[in-house]
Amino acid sequence: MIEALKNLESEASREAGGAVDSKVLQEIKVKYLGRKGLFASVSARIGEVPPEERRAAGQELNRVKAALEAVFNSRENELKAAPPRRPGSCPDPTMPGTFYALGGLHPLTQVVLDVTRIFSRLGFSVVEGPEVETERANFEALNIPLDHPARDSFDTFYLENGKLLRSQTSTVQIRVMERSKPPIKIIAPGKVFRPDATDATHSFMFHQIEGLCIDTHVSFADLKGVLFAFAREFFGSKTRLRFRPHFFPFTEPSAEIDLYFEKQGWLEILGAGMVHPNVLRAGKIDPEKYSGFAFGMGVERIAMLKYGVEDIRQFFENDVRFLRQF
Ligand code: 2NL
Repeated sequence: MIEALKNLESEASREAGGAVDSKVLQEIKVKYLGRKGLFASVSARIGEVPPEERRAAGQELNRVKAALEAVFNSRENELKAAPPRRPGSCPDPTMPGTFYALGGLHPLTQVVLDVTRIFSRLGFSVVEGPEVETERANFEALNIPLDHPARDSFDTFYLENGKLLRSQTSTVQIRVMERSKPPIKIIAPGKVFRPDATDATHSFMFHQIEGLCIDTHVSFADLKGVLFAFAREFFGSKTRLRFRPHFFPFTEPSAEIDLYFEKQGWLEILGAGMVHPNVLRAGKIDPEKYSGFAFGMGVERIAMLKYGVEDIRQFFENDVRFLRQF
């Protein structure tokens, strides 16, 4: 019985504390202290208590009764002191919640991810490298002679320590060639820098994705297969490609690749070719044993063609009205 009284006491004070207004509190009070309440039913069991313990039990009954009354009185006072609830102050759970704007990936990041995902499925792994580079990795190893116009300071950002800002991500591939053995199948996305005057189609910083595949018996047919697969996945299954002979110092033979667009006709989107033997040698790869193809594309350019963006500067202005469309 002593146990039952203790429980009653703690339960009653817990319930009283949770009562939101006097009316509810009154109902709880009746449940505990009413004529047929829980306290009454426990005290009715006094007859079961052995005579020698009855005195102590009686005292406990009196104490708990007084304690319960005190709990209900003090909660009643608390509720009276609290300001009354006006109907309108009740939170409306059907109201829309607070809206937090979600960020998203920059369109150029999305294009890089789309392109690298396609090449990953074709077996290429993605590599990144430093933006500050040596003349060797940016030019010499790529068979770009000392008197090549690309080496001119008007075409490259030279730093005071003799290094430069890379003008293509081939630098990353050169370093992979130097430190690993074929087969090599990599894709190198990243920022590149050229001191061009800014206009609708030029920016001093833009993004490039280069690819390199070196193994025994790699042919121009493999290059065509990979680029057709990429273009049709990225631009649509009916995409037409045209390979035009071209010159690059780092590939031989070389080609520029055009895509056919209904409105504009043939547009150049890629440069590619078979890796020049001098470049293989610079990467410590034996050109008698191995061959490879390489290609490069501008991320901004393919993003502009895919999404119909007319000014490259929009990618860098960070105007959310533009960015939100992607
Ligand atoms: C273009 C042309 C190209 C490459 C990049 C390359 C890299 C290595 C060896 C040989 Cl390590 N070639 N890259 C080859 C052909 C073309 O880019 O128009 N890019 C926007």
